[in-house]
Amino acid sequence: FLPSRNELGVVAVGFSGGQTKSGVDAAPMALIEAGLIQQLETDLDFKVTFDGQVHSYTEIMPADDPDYRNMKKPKSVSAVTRAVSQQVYEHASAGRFVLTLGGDHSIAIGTISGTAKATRERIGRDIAVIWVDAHADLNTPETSESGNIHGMPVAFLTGLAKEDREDCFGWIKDDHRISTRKLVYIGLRDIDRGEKKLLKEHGIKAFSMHDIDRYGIGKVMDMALGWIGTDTPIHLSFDVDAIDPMWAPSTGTPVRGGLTLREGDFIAECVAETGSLIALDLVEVNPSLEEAGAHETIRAGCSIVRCALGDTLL
Ligand code: HAR
Ligand code: MN
Ligand code: MN
Ligand code: MN
Repeated sequence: FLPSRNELGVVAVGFSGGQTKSGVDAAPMALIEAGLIQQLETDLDFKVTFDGQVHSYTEIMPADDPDYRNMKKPKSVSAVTRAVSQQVYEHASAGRFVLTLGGDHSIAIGTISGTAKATRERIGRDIAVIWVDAHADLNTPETSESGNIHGMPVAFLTGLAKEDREDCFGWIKDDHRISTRKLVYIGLRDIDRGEKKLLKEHGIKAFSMHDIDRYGIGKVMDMALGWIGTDTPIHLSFDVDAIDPMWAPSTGTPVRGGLTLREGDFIAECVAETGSLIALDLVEVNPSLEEAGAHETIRAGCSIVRCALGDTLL
């Protein structure tokens, strides 16, 4: 089921509308300028398919976009994620690994729906998702305290949140969705009350920072990958705020007590070792926040991507 060994599709999503701080839209360019795509070509031998642009999707974002069901900018986020879904779907359908550079985490509505649909069509299989994040991003519009859609992507992807209006995520159909049984969280440490309830009710597999402290990251990865099982296509969605702000300070909602730099890379290395990775998102790098630390945050992001795509220490 795997994409052809060294074919990589890259999607650069300069989008910040899933939350309220500007600057996260500049991350794809910062990552590319740091040499990321070039490294993937020269050091890891990928044949890269990239349209060469950071998409801003301004032409499909409606000027008038009032709150709806407590969601901020629902029509813009819906239109952008729908476009991203199509971009990712096209790469995945052509048998490429898909690397998406965000952008805020709302864009995962697009990336994961795109790989889920393409994988069902190509090989008739459901994908698994590993969500590495300080946050669960599992709020429904009704449980969210902020109304920011970057806190809701998993609810829309699993069908815990649904909406009929085509222009407010009604375009998400069954073949775009994932099962809560095929979802694993790693790195959680800032979960809202409503999200805790949903995690429990649906028996969602989650490894918090407490679990990482207790068992160590090696055992946690064994358990996380054991839950998914071998031979299942994996989409890794990596929010840079999973890494402790000591190493990744330039992000919109930093939370102390996070993963070390090595633990972040180790997670990516373990997923690479399975040989089952089909897609990777790197999101929430915001170079305009904590500017003194932007360079470090970008470096951390580049390292995670290289590790997930098969770079090894030896
Ligand atoms: N849970 C909070 C909310 O729903 C904060 C979410 C912060 N999200 C991210 N993505 N940075 O993980 O608004
Ligand atoms: Mn997130
Ligand atoms: Mn987060
Ligand atoms: Mn909170």
